[in-house]
Amino acid sequence: MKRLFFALWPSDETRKQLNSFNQSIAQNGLRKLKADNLHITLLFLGNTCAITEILLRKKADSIRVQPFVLTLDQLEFWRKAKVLCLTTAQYDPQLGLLVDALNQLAEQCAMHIEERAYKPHITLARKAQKLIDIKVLPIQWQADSFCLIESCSTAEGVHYQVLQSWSFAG
Ligand code: 2AM
Repeated sequence: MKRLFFALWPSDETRKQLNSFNQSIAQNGLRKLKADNLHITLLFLGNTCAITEILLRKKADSIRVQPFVLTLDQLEFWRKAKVLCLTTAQYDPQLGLLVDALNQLAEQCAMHIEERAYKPHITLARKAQKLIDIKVLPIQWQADSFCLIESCSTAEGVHYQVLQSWSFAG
């Protein structure tokens, strides 16, 4: 079994911008994500067997959406999860189409998926206590592909491994 999820994976430049913003925030006890782990989850799949993974990958080949830009311009504190995340006020309909297509694909593979309303976000830090009052300079994320990611637990903590990437250009 692999612990899998579909995600948008940032370019090196976008990752640098996200990390530099993340390093500018401070709060007691905050556990910031490593720069290499920053991403936007599209669909969390959880424990997945090898056969289902092959099926998911094959079906993902037929997803067609146009490239889009995400403007990350809000810092939010999610009280229940105790996380600080970067979010966006509005997002391109292409992102909604992509998430819908991935949900359908998981359904076709008989996977049980949590039915939470989708809200694109980048978790920046865990163990947060409150919102930080800081001006957010919008970060533009050019999305040209989506990825299947494996969440790997290591002695140094969680590490996200890109297993496959699908370009929107087809
Ligand atoms: P997040 O996107 O809010 O940070 C890998 O665990 C990724 O999948 C993380 O980005 C995580 O949360 C997201 N995720 C969504 N639902 C999850 C769940 N039920 N369990 C674990 N991670 C989940």
